[in-house]
Amino acid sequence: MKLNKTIFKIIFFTYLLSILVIVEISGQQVPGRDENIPFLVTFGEEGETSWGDDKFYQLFFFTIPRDFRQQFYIKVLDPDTGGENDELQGVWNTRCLYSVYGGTGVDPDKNTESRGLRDGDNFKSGNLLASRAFGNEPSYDNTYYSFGPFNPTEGDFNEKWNAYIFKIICEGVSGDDGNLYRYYLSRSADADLPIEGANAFTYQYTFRMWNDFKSIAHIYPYVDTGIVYIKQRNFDWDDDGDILVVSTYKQGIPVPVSGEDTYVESRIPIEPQEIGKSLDFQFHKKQGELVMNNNVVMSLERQRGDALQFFSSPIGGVPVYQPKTIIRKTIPKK
Ligand SMILES: [Ca+2]
Ligand SMILES: [Ca+2]
Ligand SMILES: [Ca+2]
Ligand SMILES: [Ca+2]
Repeated sequence: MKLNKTIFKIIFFTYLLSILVIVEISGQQVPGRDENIPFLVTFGEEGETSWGDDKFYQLFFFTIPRDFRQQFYIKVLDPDTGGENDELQGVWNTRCLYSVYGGTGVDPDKNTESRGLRDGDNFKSGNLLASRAFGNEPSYDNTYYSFGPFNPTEGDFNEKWNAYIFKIICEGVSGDDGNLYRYYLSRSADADLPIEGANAFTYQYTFRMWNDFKSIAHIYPYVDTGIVYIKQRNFDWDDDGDILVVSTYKQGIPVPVSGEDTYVESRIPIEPQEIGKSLDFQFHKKQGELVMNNNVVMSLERQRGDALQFFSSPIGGVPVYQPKTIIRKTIPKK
């Protein structure tokens, strides 16, 4: 009897530990675990927008909680453009410049140009903490490069999130090939050691879909207070199936989708029940003929032209549709 209890305790605590580990790891990689997106994409600026990148740069912000006091690293998987993962056009001739910024000017709440959404915005705001350009470099093919170490206080403090904000920009400064890459936040340069409570977000997401029919990609914008509707804009979806919005309130509302090298936008009304949670934008590929190497751009605005954040780890968890229960009035017996 006593032995049984001990075994039960061991199983129970192992189970608890496994949950803690899963929770801690998610949210430290970009794209995040729940997003099911294989890679971020940035093309060299001599590329064609019809290949699925309309800007030739991509920004990401990292939030480091105030109570985290150790140094950390921003790691890039496959920083080069060549060899594995990347998208070749002719010969490999693309160079991408990665730059990490901290300090005043980074926080996109205080400085909207830092979001880099409008043409001509000075998105290279803040203090340049580190930078490096990569071309076709076999020594960095399908492996990591670590920026850092950084001290949390080198970031730009945001009171609302109670966190220091850092920004990393990847720019395709030359060539026409597609650079595919991922980011990781880590306490170590050599291992993946997550920072508890850290997260990553952006305002415009340029990413690659999996090359199969079954994988569904997700992005999770956070719906803040005061939002009545949001405007979605997708680019170069190649008519590759459906984009659905799911929330606790929405079972799966289809949004208009773009074709080759085109933009499509629409408005999505927000219900009070959806405030303070994340929406789930689901990208379902077309069945039948496989659209290969589909790169797509997604951006969202709230009603006043204010950009909405997409978090790598959805705030409040992955939203699950909750069907409204019909309450039947029981007729009291006389
Ligand atoms: Ca590569
Ligand atoms: Ca090329
Ligand atoms: Ca790459
Ligand atoms: Ca595309």
